Amino acid sequence: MLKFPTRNKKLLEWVRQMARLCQPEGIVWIDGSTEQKRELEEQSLAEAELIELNQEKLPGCYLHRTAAHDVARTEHLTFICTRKKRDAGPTNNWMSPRVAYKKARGYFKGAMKGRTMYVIPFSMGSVGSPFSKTGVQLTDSRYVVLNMLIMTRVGVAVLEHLDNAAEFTKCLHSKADLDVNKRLILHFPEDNTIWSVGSGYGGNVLLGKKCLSLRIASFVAHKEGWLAEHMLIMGVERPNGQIQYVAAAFPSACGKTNLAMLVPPEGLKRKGYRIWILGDDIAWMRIDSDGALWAINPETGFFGVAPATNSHTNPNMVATISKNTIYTNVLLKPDNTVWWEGADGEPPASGIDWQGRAWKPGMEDHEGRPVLGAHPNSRFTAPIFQCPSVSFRLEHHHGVPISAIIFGGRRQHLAPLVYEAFNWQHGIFLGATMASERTFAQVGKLGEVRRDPMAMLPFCGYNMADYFRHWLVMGRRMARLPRVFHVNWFRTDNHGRLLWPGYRENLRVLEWILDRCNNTVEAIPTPIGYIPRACDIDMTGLKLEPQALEELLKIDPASWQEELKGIKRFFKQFGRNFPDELWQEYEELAGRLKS
Ligand code: GTP
Ligand code: SPV
Ligand code: MN
Repeated sequence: MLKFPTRNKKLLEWVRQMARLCQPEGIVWIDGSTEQKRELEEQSLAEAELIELNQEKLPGCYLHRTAAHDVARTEHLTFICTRKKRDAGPTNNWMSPRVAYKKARGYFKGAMKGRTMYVIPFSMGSVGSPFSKTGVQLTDSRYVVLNMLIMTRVGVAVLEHLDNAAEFTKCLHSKADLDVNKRLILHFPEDNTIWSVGSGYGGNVLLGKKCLSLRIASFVAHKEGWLAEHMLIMGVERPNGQIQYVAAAFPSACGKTNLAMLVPPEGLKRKGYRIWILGDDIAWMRIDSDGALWAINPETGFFGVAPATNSHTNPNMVATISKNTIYTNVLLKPDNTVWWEGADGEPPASGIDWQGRAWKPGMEDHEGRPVLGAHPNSRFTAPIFQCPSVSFRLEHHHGVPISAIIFGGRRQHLAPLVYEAFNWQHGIFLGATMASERTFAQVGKLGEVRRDPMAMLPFCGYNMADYFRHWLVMGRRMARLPRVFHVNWFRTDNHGRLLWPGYRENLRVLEWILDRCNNTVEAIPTPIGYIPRACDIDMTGLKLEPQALEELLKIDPASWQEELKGIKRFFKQFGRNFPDELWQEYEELAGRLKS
């Protein structure tokens, strides 16, 4: 490839400038070719950035270990850098662009000394489509390059597009010395720029993903009149061939990937459902000329949670990750295959854990806690086209029409298995009041319930009060509104045991949701929304504990009164800017709970 293979002067000048700042030993442009990928893999193996896995059992697969303190997104080091603080809103960390650039410049200065700077031209969505966005990421991490090659469309076609297109997101990343005290993940939506330094972990460094496709994209979507959301997209096909599409927002590590890859349970097989996946993490949604909401997945791969992935919970994923996959922070078995807690089969008798130490089942640390083989947030990166249930519509640049939007979270208590919003505005209230127990996907206190509206708390690139208003405005512009639902797979009994088996059994709930969309089933109005009659959830082939379904659908007004307090506190922080419509929904819910 040419040394500077672009006619885009702005791109050229920016690459030169950033190279002057980071002082790499050389610059390599990523062209998307198999040969170049092979070369990068060879170099990564030579420098122990990757470990080659058993190529007979796992062809094209590699293992990577991140630094022990660099295993999840660090939200407290993630900033939205708008000129006005108000534009970032009370839920985001904010830094002024001037201060942020200055501080980060200090960390980037000479950070790539002795390393190569890779230039990755990438497209989120089909190259050149009006619905897509183009980015260029500079990085000193080969692991990042190899992941971006799976997760996004990379290479010459993007460069050719850039020859004639002025606009692209400038993404700069250096792992620098992986020092958490010198780590920053900075977003400059007004400059279409992302700077990330000091990390080598997924969501912090694959800048096309959360940084561009959610934080920057949500900011742009607000201006341009569309939605960038933390949502899976899936199609449910009935035996008559009709496919209906749904999008669902659950917080990190709360079940998007698993739902999107669902395989129908035995008991419902006779009904002949087939499930098609379009995306497991990000949806960009626009109103099309038919007045409906259409969604695309801007990514081309999965960066999925490894623990608990097995042939029962997610057979489609097990098939997907059998080749051409990068595993991060899982256990290495003696035969050079991989394992994690909740993987198929027995734990291996021995192995090398995610930190590279010898491991045996049953080991405990000095506080008596089990030593895990794989990190709880260990992940795999795999091409979406390897998924057996991938939708044929994936390459359609304008996507699929959405019949239902589903919000959900991890709640041991309170939220029933499923309920439906009374209307669009109430649906936005359901999204805006989402809460979930914290998972390992971000650094923080595990299990603590936090408000995570629309699963976008860590990913909204602007003031969330404006974000909620944008959802309301979108509703007014649509002629065909999706119906809105809330689900909770995680409700427990008094002993803390899950009441719902989840995974493939969730199809029973999806079926009710689609029946509601098609107006073929009744529902019971309650203060919080419509819930199913127990008899309308098809339980063929699934035996729950007696009364479990009733328990799953139960609404406890006293707990909801408590919940109101948390909702009020959350809404109040937005001050006068908060949409009246959502306060009105709050008052109405309070009223219904009283009567
Ligand atoms: P991100 O990639 O972090 O955005 O997460 P995700 O929403 O795609 O999460 P994923 O589907 O990977 O789920 C992660 C965790 O949720 C794993 O621990 C799963 O075992 C668990 N999980 C997923 N679906 C279900 C379910 O239906 N029931 C139960 N009980 N657990 C589930
Ligand atoms: C999430 O945390 O929601 C993820 C993983 O999807 S990461 O890309 O690391 O953010
Ligand atoms: Mn996610």
